[in-house]
Amino acid sequence: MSEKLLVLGGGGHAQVVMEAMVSLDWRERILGILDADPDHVAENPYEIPVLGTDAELDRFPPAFAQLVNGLGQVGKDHHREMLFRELQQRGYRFPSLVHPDAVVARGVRVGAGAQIMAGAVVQVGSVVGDNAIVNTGAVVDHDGAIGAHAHVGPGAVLCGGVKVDEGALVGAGATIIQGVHVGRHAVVGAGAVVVRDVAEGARMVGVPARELPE
Ligand code: JB2
Repeated sequence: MSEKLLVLGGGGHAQVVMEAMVSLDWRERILGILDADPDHVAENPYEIPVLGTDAELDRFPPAFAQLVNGLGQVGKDHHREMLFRELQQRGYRFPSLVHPDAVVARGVRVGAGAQIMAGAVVQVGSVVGDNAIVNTGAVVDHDGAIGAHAHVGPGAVLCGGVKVDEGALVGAGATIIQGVHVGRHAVVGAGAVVVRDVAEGARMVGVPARELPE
């Protein structure tokens, strides 16, 4: 890849994203950061400049720059997903980002803009959907299916054959036993141990995990 790159967002997730990009030797290709609130973006150790808001995209058409989504995803906030969809529709491409210290088995399919962070393991037979995050140190064991825009938080462990549907969030350190299905936009709380399926939009917390009322 030779195209230039822009990072969307300059907060906590973007810092982790930029670390992965620099580890991949992409530093020379990074033009800068776009953020909704450019004056409050913290400095980064890579000296990547803040260029302004997303309005600056007018200066960088899709033929010139690819985008890397630096927005994270917390609970039921789907801004990361909306931004990805909107800018993909405008013609921008999002490269997948696999940190060189992640272990990704042969044949794993990694979607557009999907991010697999340092220390993560994605085992054989798995699929990671477009714009999904497998965050630092998370494990997706064999035959996992991580849907588009889903987020597997740091240190979460998904045993074999777990399916996480589109836009769902698995919190840090959660454990999901083999074969469980997590529905679309569901939230699994940090540290939960999930032993049965999670319905679409449900919130599951605790050990063993129980569904919170609406
Ligand atoms: O539409 C936008 C936009 N909306 C918010 N476009 C652009 N370019 N930037 C946008 N932002 C910016 O994203 C905000 O102004 C802010 O600077 C940044 C979000 O940073 P924050 O640190 O609040 O959240 P995060 O999404 O980077 O990180 C969260 O999720 C991660 C997965 C945190 O909870 C982290 O701890 C977590 N690891």
